[in-house]
Amino acid sequence: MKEIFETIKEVAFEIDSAIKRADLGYSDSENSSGEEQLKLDVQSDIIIEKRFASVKSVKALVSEEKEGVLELSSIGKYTICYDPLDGSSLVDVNLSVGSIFGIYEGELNGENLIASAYVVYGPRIELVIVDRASKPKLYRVVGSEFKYISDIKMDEKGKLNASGGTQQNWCDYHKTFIDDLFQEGYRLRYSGGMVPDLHQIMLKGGGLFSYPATSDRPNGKLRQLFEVIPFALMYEQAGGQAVNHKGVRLLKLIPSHPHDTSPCFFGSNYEIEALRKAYGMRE
Ligand code: P6P
Repeated sequence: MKEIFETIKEVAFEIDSAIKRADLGYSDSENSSGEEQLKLDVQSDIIIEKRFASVKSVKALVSEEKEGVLELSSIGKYTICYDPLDGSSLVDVNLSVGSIFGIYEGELNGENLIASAYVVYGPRIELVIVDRASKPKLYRVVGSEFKYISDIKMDEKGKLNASGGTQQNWCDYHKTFIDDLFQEGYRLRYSGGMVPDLHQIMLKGGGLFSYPATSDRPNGKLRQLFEVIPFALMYEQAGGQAVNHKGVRLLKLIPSHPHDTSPCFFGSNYEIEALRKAYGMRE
């Protein structure tokens, strides 16, 4: 596992420098979710594929930018599901973006996620790593190296509310739930990049990030294997919760296709309990 995390550090430096010299144009292709691919998306994906190709413990790769599973080594143990540059369209307005990695052993489902990591490309490059036995660990590039900064722990109740999805397509009880949090004094913190948005809530003590089922996206927008499940481990290990619109832990999801999505709610305990009440979920 150590070799995988060291490889992610190398990837972080390489993608960061690609971002800084980026050609912000679109490639003439689409990803598996039918989204236009920025040249930077494709470039980031190639960087990650090349780096992991030489890591013996990696059996296969699943990328947001590719259709199926890319087999790397028959003797490998882990499958890495990743989003090479989530929120990449935010680069051309100079906002933070990120890479997300889920490390699975066996079938690709929530229970088989054994560790996850994400990189934030912002004013500083930061990396967060978690496994099932630890709190998320925050590292920051100081000089030319990643330095350990702290473990991450969320408070029981936060102050931030990152409410995703097109509001006109929210159902009534979701709109009431979100409005009630703002009435309680929560502050809106939503950039449209899930990595910095979820990172901010974890580091600032807690709150709620939601990307619900909407009339235009009844299964939500965020992908299970390389976005939702990896962050679910982060939030649970930081002392928070991560559930779908039925109150099911996101770490229990079993996608039927590598690009399946799920409505998702990540937050401190208070906010997730408020969600359960608002959505009439069983206790
Ligand atoms: P919306 C970026 O495209 C992304 O996949 C996530 O990073 C982000 O949370 C979400 O989409 C934003 O979607 O519909 O709110 O613009």
